[in-house]
Amino acid sequence: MGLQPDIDPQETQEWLDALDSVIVSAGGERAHFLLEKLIEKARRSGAYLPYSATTAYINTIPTGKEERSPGSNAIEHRIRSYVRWNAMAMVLRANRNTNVGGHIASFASAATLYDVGYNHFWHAPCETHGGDLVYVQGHSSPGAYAYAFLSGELSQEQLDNFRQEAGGNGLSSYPHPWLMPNFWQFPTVSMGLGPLMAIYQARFMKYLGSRGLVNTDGRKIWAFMGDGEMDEPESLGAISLASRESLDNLIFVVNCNLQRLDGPVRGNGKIIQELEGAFRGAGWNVIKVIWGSYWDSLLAKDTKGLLQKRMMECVDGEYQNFKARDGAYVREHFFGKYPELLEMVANMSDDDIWRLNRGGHDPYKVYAAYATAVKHTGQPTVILAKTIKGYGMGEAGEAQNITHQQKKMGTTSLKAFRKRFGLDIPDDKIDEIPYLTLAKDSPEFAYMQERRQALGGTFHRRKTSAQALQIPPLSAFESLLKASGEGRESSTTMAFVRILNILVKDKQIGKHIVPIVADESRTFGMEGMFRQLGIWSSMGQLYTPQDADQLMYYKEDKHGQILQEGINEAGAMSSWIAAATAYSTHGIQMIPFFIFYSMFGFQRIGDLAWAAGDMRCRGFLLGGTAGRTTLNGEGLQHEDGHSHIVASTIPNCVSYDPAFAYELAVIIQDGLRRMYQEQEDIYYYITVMNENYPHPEMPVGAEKNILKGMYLFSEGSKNSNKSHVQLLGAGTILREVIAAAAMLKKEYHVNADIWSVTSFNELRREALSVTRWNMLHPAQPAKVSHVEDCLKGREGPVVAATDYMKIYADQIREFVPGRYRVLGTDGFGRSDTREKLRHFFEVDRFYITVAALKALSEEGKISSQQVDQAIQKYGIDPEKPNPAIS
Ligand SMILES: Cc1ncc(C[n+]2csc(CCOP(=O)(O)OP(=O)(O)O)c2C)c(N)n1
Ligand SMILES: [Mg+2]
Repeated sequence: MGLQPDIDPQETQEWLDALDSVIVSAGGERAHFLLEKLIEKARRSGAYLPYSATTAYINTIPTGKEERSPGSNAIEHRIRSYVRWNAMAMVLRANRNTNVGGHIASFASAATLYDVGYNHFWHAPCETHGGDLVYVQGHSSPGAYAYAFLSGELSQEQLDNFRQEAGGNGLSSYPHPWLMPNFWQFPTVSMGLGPLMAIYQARFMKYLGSRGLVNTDGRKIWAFMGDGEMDEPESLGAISLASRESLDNLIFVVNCNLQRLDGPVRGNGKIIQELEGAFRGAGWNVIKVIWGSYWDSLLAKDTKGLLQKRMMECVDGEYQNFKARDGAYVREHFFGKYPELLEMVANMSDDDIWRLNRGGHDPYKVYAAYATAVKHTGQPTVILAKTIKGYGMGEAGEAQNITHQQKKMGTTSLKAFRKRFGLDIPDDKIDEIPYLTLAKDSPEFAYMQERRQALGGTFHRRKTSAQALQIPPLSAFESLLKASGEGRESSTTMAFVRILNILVKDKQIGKHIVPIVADESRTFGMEGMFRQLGIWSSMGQLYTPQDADQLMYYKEDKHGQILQEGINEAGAMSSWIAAATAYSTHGIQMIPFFIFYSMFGFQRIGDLAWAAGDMRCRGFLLGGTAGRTTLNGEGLQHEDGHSHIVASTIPNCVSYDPAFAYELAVIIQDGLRRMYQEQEDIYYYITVMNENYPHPEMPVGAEKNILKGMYLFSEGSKNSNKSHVQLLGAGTILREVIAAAAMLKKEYHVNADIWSVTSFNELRREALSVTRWNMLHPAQPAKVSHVEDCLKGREGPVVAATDYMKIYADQIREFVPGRYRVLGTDGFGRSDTREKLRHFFEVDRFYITVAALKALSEEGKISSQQVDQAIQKYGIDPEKPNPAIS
């Protein structure tokens, strides 16, 4: 509901005058106090005052309150102009010969926003400062390269290899730590992930600080994002966490160039106002940087508020259009709406009107916003900067709907660009689009160096390692390597909790462990850790917990170790990512264990898991109660038969589906060694289950092959006049395989060797790399994959069964000598008992037996009638619908 028209202007003026005199005599804060009192009084007296989340469409910081930049504006302008040109040149040059794409318009709109940061705000890590962390907007990457080139950190050859990385020495399209491990820290180009990860990065920094692990004083996290990017639910989804946690170490900069890829972001509205409302409502400090300094004098003259009114009533579609036209158009269509406004600009030329700049292009306004943001305490800050997409591209794309993908500019546009930014490029060279460099003895180069020295040095520099940790030997987990004993049944989830308990108590690495849960601790039997480790909370615990009288009460603590993220897998994953990269961003290796419902892992937050690979995360993900038939009762949305398949798509994610406690211990111990001792940039996905069963002792010497993905669990008798089969099983289905082997022996006199396959994914990777090596080294003695090595010389067909889709076990087919049959759980899950589900999905001991018999009959070892009889004997209906599609 809008405001009523003014029915008594004189009364209004009296109130305004009163307010003015308070501001003059007692200051803005007193005025604020009185206004809040008035509003409170009005509400108590029964007046309905709707909440207004937005303020006028002008800059938040009034002109008189702007902090002035100490820098040289003229020098910075020249540097920025060079950076602009080079950023554009690298895209144009890359596309002249090769058609590799690239973006000009995004950075063109954001150049000032970055430049002010490089020159005045962003600390590199050095002795006195831990370093700021900057999430560069993905499509602005050419700007970061251009800046690094100008300051001498990247070569011309590298710039010319923009987006041409296959031959080495190239520059990645977007920020990718995997591809440029010494340069980029944060992958941001999947829109929405940058803002989300930045929030949790800021929170994790507070966690490290309050646990006394890292000195985080004065460090800030800056996250740059597009206004279109704010459409993503991930961009806004965690903003209330940031204010709830008082993340005053976090600054968002939203580049509001009013456009996204196809066209306007909010053609019929105003993105800045919409975002202001959302962020203010969520409790953020909001700084709007809408108008540049050239507007100051006009706004000062706007005593009746008509200019402000016009600014407010214009929608973004118009604002965009104005900047695609010229001064005359703006005069007619913006100022022309009201005669008084036309009068206001009557003595300005069309060029003067055209020069009326936007806040995000004005270094003074941007500096003032940043200076205010870094000093703000108690809240995160968002800077909403209004800019022009394709700024400087002129007729080639400035503020045009096509500009996002424009990667060509003709001579006329290049000349206009040159003129606009005062660049010195001869006419006969302009079509070469040469890179501009600064002489080492130029004032600009000296300025850049001096600025960076004052801020701790080179900015784009990623640390690739930290001090290695001393990992406990496997013997530390001895209790898990022994047989659990008669009647002592337990699940692999319980085994995991025991391992975690051993780790948190370890003198060397205990404090580095970061257990992360998304409201599922009780599901996984981890509630014992609440009291023992404490749940981290910046506020401690302000209440007496309901279960305070219990041994394992719900304990929140300022020095807690557990991160309890609530029902929030994406947030928990972002915390995990922050912890898993602490070696790089904080110089300390943290060991995060995020345990989640496996269905709500890769399937739900797969893109973050991909970014985690790019970001070279080191840590453990645990898919709890995994498998399609092991988590009984929960049904279609919970029973996971494919997370391992998704895990296999991430090149540096190492995944295992262990069946026994000792397998889990071996895998985790080796994971710790590889990640935190050897500092390999890999992370682990391990599935654990809630099915209770006895755990055998580890077969002697099995460790190496457990890690390779497959080991001989037990060997059948070697009776040469009997049939043989090789049975492969994984996870809990291994136990069905073991039962099937017993049935085969007892009922059909078939001998089976049993193989526990801890990772079909790892087996395939190793086998493929062996095949590749053999192809490329044809004259050398062929290498043998682990699968082949295990199965060579073994008698009989091979049958594999898992609790995952058939393709999971099928992926090693090429390397299995002889006949290979695969059972798995394709199709939608459903609720029932494990027994019935395993029958339904045809992975139980009876189906495994039938599959083995059928394979033997195909090899002429037994008759097909015998297979038929087995089917009847086990009560299997041959006409049962196929579970894969039922
Ligand atoms: C998750 C995701 N969806 C789609 C894209 C493709 N995409 C790249 S840039 C872009 C438009 C970006 O607009 P905006 O955020 O306003 O950035 P600007 O370039 O205007 O600064 C889109 C849709 C992407 N990178 N990530
Ligand atoms: Mg945009």
